[in-house]
Amino acid sequence: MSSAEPVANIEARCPPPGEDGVHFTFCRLCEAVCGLAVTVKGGKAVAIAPDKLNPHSQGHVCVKGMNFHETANDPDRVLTPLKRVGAPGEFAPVSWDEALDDIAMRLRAILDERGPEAVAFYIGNPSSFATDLAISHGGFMKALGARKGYSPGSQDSNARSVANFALFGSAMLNAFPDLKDCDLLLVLGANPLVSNGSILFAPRIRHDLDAIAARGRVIVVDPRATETARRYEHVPVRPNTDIWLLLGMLRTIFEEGLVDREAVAEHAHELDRLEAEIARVDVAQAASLCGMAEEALRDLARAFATTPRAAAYSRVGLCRGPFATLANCMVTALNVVAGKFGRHGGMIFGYTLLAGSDRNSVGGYGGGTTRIGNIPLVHKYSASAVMPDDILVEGEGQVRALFQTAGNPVLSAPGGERLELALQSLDLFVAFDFYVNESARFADYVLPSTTFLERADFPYVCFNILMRPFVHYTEAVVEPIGEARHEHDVYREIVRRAGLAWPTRTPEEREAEDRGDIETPVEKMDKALRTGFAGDRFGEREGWSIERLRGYRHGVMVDLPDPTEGWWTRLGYADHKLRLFHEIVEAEFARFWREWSPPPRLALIGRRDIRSINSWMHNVDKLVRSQEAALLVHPDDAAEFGLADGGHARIWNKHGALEVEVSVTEEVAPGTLCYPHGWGHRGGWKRANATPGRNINVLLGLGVESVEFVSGTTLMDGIEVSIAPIHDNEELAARTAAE
Ligand SMILES: Nc1nc2c(c(=O)[nH]1)N[C@H]1C(S)=C(S)[C@@H](COP(=O)(O)OP(=O)(O)OC[C@H]3O[C@@H](n4cnc5c(=O)[nH]c(N)nc54)[C@H](O)[C@@H]3O)O[C@H]1N2
Ligand SMILES: Nc1nc2c(c(=O)[nH]1)N[C@H]1C(S)=C(S)[C@@H](COP(=O)(O)OP(=O)(O)OC[C@H]3O[C@@H](n4cnc5c(=O)[nH]c(N)nc54)[C@H](O)[C@@H]3O)O[C@H]1N2
Ligand code: SF4
Ligand SMILES: [Mo]
Repeated sequence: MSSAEPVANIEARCPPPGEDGVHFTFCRLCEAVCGLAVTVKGGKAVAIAPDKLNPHSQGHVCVKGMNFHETANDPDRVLTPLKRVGAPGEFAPVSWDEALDDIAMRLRAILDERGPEAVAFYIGNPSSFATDLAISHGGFMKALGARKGYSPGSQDSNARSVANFALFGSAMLNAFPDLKDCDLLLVLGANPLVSNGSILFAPRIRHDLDAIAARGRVIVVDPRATETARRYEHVPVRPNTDIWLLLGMLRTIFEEGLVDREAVAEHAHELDRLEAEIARVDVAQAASLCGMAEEALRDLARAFATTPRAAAYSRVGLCRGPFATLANCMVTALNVVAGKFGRHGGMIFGYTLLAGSDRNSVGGYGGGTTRIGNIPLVHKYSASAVMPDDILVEGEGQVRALFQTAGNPVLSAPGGERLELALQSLDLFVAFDFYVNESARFADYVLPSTTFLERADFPYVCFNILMRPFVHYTEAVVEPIGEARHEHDVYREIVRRAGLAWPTRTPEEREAEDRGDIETPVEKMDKALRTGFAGDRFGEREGWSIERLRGYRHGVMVDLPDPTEGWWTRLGYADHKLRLFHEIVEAEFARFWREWSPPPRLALIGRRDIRSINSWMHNVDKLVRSQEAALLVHPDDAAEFGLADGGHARIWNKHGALEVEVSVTEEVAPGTLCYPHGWGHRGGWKRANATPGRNINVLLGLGVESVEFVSGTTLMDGIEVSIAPIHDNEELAARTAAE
């Protein structure tokens, strides 16, 4: 069919936004992008069910997606612009005009007086799932001339990005495991049965992993017996020791002649230098440092190397330790050396549906450093650990205005009280959110954004990493609720009222802008989709356009080139060869031999829950009422420190202290403590405020001392803490006194 013909099955289009009936769309909370069937009545989303006809998720959903209408319809949601009128959290509703005029005027004054260096932004995780927001945010910053940005990257993926930069020549280029053909999957520091996969778009991931386990093996390396580890094989390690596991595996592979020399010679440089470095590793010692028997480690290496379709995949748990970048480099090195890279069932690069983006942007690392601490930028973002001082410390480039979109650094980044102090000291702080979250409560204005049910979109963030290529275009399910507006429109309004120009690339675009003929970012993407691998080339061939996708309300599977063919042409390096011993690897090895030290007596790690998404959705009673934000402690540690199951404890380190509930369990090994992030609410969400969890990030440090310098990664897994019991009567007395 060519797209010039009328769209098939036209009545299958979704009803217009807000019309009664069932609307098929997709969830934009996590990377699974599951199909949803949303029932709309009287202009409101009243129920959400799985979309069984979505060809990608095939009826998979989780409890968060099924309850998202509770968030969209939440009475605590911000539905008009709010202006701060008193202490943090004290707001009064104002009109959009009043808010936008005042913001534009104050912004203009800061720009005139201090220049664009004084303007910074923080852009949070949900922005990746809102195409119009993700794309227009760049335009907004460009219009302001603002270059300084913060994001959760340094709490999440910076180490992976820097490893990508070193080995692939492009920080943006991520490889992922080809689950559908894999026979042995080594998972390090990821919990896909709860997270639903990260840098890995596979909504039915449990089915994929079960199928691999049925054919072969799924081996999970994790300090906690996670939901994923319990279902498959678990290799428990002490936090931040998996670097030794990786080095021990590599040494075994070199020693026992298991290197795929042909593949390496064809696709990589510097094998000899890597081999020489790995020769320093003693396998017995490596095994003992990560808590394994030597033979078990060697067997793991042999099994990995000799299974033709195997992949080593890692995620957040490998991205937050003192040698996170080296660990990520070694995961890729392991895949390459054992001949698993670019092969079916191994680690692969995906193709994207958008024209132009098959050639990866080279670089994405460095090209500047933070004002405080000179930490290299990653994807042009600064490390969160210097954000408070970037605001508080006077001097050239001091941040005076902050635009925060879809983020909550007070609960998700390091900083605690100093960050709160910094946010309060700003001359202008504007938050785009649909809640007054713990960070937005310090803002001068909170501007109400739309939720994903109120947006047209497609799953743009996953496009270059889809294992099973899929595309879905969705209309908005309901109209914007209250006075909520798309960030995209608000950014443009601020730019216009501040007397600045929205950036354009061509004279035609400029003319269209001047005429007020404005395409939304999603509409703009139609061109890239139509000229991309699966596009219709404007009617020249059978393929996809947004218009045609409108007729396929459950989304469609699409054909893209075989990802294993010519994968090397996607590398950032001009000679299309990987670097196994890039200068970053060399320098990080030198630092590793010099500075590595075993984990502390009590090492704290985090966890996620299927009912939570980072610091939000905690206002939905159904999701939080049975969730326990308790500190997991092994029975031996509980006995040693006098802690009781269900009792309370104080945990502290040099950065902060907090009181938490204790759960005694063998899920963690002796010496490992585990607590989830994103709690400790005191924003404008009443149900969330009533939950007992605490903000674990007060235990994280600030400044250069508290990051992995090369990537700016906040040191947040395996951090040192002390613990002591609080006897419940003491705690009660303290609470009563406080009240
Ligand atoms: N339900 C739910 N899903 C989510 C989210 C959520 O909040 N809730 N958040 C989304 C986001 S933003 C992201 S980035 C992804 C993250 O996706 P994942 O990385 O799959 O999820 P995590 O639960 O963070 O898994 C990290 C694992 O690393 C382990 N770990 C900690 N320290 C170490 C270590 O030193 N070595 C090893 N080997 N493991 C270690 C932890 O015990 C944990 O099991 O999840 C996404 N999906
Ligand atoms: N200790 C510890 N800290 C962590 C982590 C950890 O594992 N342990 N995980 C880290 C990770 S991986 C991440 S990604 C970060 C997340 O950290 P952040 O991105 O800073 O924060 P979120 O908790 O995702 O908060 C998102 C906010 O965006 C709002 N929001 C949701 N959708 C939209 C939208 O469409 N538009 C607008 N304008 N607002 C919206 C929500 O209401 C919420 O207030 O946390 C990090 N922090
Ligand atoms: S797994 Fe849950 S949160 Fe993630 S996309 Fe699917 S329904 Fe949404
Ligand atoms: Mo994340």
